Amino acid sequence: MLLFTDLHLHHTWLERSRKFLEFLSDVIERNDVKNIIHLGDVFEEKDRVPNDVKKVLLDFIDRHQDCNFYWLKGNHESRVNDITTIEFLSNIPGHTLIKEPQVISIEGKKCYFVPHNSDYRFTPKLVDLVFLHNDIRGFKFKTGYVMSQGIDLVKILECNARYYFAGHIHEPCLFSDIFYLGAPYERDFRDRSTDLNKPTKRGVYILNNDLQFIPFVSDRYLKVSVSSNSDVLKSLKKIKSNYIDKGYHVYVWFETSKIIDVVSIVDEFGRDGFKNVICVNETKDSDVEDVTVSTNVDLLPYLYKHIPYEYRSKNGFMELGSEILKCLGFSLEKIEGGENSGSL
Ligand SMILES: [Mn+2]
Repeated sequence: MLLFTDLHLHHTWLERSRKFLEFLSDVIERNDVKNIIHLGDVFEEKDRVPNDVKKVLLDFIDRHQDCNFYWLKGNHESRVNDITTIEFLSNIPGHTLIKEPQVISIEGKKCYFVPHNSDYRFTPKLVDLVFLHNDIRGFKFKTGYVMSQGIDLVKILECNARYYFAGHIHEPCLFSDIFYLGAPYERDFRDRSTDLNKPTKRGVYILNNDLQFIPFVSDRYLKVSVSSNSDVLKSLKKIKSNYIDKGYHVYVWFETSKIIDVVSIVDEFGRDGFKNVICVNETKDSDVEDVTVSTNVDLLPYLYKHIPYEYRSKNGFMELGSEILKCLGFSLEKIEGGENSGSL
């Protein structure tokens, strides 16, 4: 069976999503995959999905009519008590929507599915696999941060399963026996990579007796704090050898409190493989920044820095961003639906 999660289809990065689904189709065909499990958040939008975005998913599904698909409800499908955006999938033969906790037998394995925010009412002791889309209280990240909300970690582990897989957290991470698979590609700077020495593991997993990871090499977002010209140069060298030379294309966001002419340094270094490089100067003298943007993706770091905290998550962020762009006189159609959208 094939496992992946957090597709988050949206027109802003639709070209990247399309490329991912082409890669996924290839993986499915080459490995003769029969069962495909998505662990939640198919669409970025929670209310309405434009037809061109829906079509990308339908084209992919069409190509795999011999497969069984299991769609676990994520928080992006949890408006009121019902799935809104992916309800249409239930009319397609071979597709199962999972809105309530339940055990389903797949390839001889008992799989316990726990959708977003469902009551954790029962604990099947004899299941092989557990799939979730939730916050997990007690889950500890590498940074040391511990989640304080969600389903209790100890309760989940009472299932005594062989593997526990989760969607929802976009950064792949493992704690105890619980594995957040992570999003298969990065949407924008919100999903940025943090390690200049090693790209985040992004892709899909095939589970037979063992778990096999199949990487998807795609555009990456990096945020780097720098305080001197040589910092910038050092970072560029690392990014080149660890990302660009390995086939990744990158968007880089330099953040600094110093006046550094990042543009000249990057120009001299060479821009091959760099999709865009921006610099946010956190100088005290002025709140006004001179920025050059050509897409809404470029603007995200600036918006992120200047908008109030409560808008920094969920849909508010994108909605507010769109409003600001409109005020600035950008044509949203041109920015979001243009030929180059998602691949700039
Ligand atoms: Mn989610």
